[in-house]
Amino acid sequence: MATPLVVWGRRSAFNVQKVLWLVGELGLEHRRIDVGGPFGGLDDPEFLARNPNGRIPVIEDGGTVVWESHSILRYLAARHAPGRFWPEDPAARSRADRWTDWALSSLQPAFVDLFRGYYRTPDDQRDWAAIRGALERTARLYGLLDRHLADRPYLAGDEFTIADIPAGASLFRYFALDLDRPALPNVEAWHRRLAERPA
Ligand SMILES: N[C@@H](CCC(=O)N[C@@H](CS)C(=O)NCC(=O)O)C(=O)O
Repeated sequence: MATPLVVWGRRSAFNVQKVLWLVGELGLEHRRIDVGGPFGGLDDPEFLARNPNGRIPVIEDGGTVVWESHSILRYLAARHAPGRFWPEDPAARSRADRWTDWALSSLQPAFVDLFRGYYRTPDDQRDWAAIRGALERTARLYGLLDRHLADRPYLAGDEFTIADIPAGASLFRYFALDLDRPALPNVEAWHRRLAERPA
């Protein structure tokens, strides 16, 4: 009997949420083990043997261990639904890959600075110049997404792909920020489309 998928990582971690979203889209039976944050365990030799980088998420699927959230998205999509969420045609795949990579290299660093600087820092310790800088960078990047989504329903085109997960998973936190932000009508419409998906 095949061993079910195992996911290591606390549910509250942004990078783990990306993986759990795709696991839901794929309808995969899985077991999740709490690691990281208050649960600790990232320095345990057993955990480091699976991920020498000591970060969550990590998955093990039929004997294959994968770490790095976006590598996990690509692996799960390719393994469990070839061509469905990660297109096989190289041009179509590149349209999904560029937004998946952009989220990790551009959006996430700006967003994490904002999120940590504002939400995770007590009021009297906040560095407002740094927060405003991160807000401006983040808003500029969401503005770029808004223009891109003006004439397509999903980031890679007509269909939902793994590209929608990393940037899409950040929206709940971004829209909950009680800070002044420019309006993003196309991103908000995309957020509603994503939120309609059961996963
Ligand atoms: N680039 C990595 C980043 C992994 C990462 O930094 N994960 C965070 C959680 S979002 C972590 O392990 N934090 C330590 C902790 O939760 O204790 C990925 O995308 O998987």
